Amino acid sequence: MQDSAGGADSLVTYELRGDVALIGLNRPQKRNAISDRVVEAIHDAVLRASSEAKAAVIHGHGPHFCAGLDLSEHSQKPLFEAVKGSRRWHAVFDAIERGTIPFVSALTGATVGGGFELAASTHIRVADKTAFFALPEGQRGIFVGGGGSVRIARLIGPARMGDMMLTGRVLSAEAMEHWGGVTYVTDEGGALDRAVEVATQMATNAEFTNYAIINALPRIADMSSDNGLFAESMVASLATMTDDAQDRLRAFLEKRAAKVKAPGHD
Ligand code: 1HE
Repeated sequence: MQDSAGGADSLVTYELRGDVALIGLNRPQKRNAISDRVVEAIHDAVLRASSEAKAAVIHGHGPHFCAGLDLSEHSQKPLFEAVKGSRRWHAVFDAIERGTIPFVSALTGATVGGGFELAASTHIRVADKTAFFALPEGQRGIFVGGGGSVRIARLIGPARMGDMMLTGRVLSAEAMEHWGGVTYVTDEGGALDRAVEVATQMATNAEFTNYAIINALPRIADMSSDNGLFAESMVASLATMTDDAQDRLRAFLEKRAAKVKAPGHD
């Protein structure tokens, strides 16, 4: 499907590998900058993955994950079109963050502006050592519009995000790990394999638990402690009532399920 989610000549590639969908930003000549058509292609791929996969990975073709908003397209937009464009990013990234399956992003090279916002909408971020992070909106005279003021601020803290936006500083993968923006750092070239490994592991979880993790945790984080603890009890009780939970609990009690092992003892 040209210019949509699909084969190698599309703006976004799509591949189903077992239970894991691989979604690849595929505009390497423009460093995978996100145009309106790329946003729609990401949306198509996210919907497809949510209907047929149990977990998904978003990665970039070429050396860079994503150079952010397509600035040449953006510079032509009247004010109201820019507002609608930003709201569309929000809707599409929401389908990732608060959808039905968990997403991992595999980050390499530039993970910049809207590229970092896309990564922040995924549930787990894996970077290789080539990855670098920046929010150059200050230099460009614009502002984050892909959900970053909410998601990136919650991920690394508003003070650090403000620092990145005010100074334009560029962080390495290791520095971003230190800030909590990524939770895995691999050697050069290792991000995609590691991300697929993580996604494959998540795909073996109970689907309802994955759904509860991605949907309940961020909402509970927005609640007061009292409301959060109450909501937790409700979600926990619902999860236990699923057939999947009953089967898995029985398997453990009958010594048919894997135990938790200390690191290095597998
Ligand atoms: C682009 C874009 C883009 C590259 N929009 N065309 N994002 C930025 O401010 C980042 C801008 N990009 C860069 O700083 C660099 O391109 C990179 C560090 C990502 C890569 O550098 P390099 O040397 O590998 O590539 P290049 O030669 O700079 O770019 C290759 C081509 O991609 C070139 O086009 P060409 O026609 O001259 O070949 C670039 O113009 C093009 N290109 N990045 C459009 N972003 C929802 S709000 C989100 C707000 C933001 O995302 S702000 C941050 C925007």
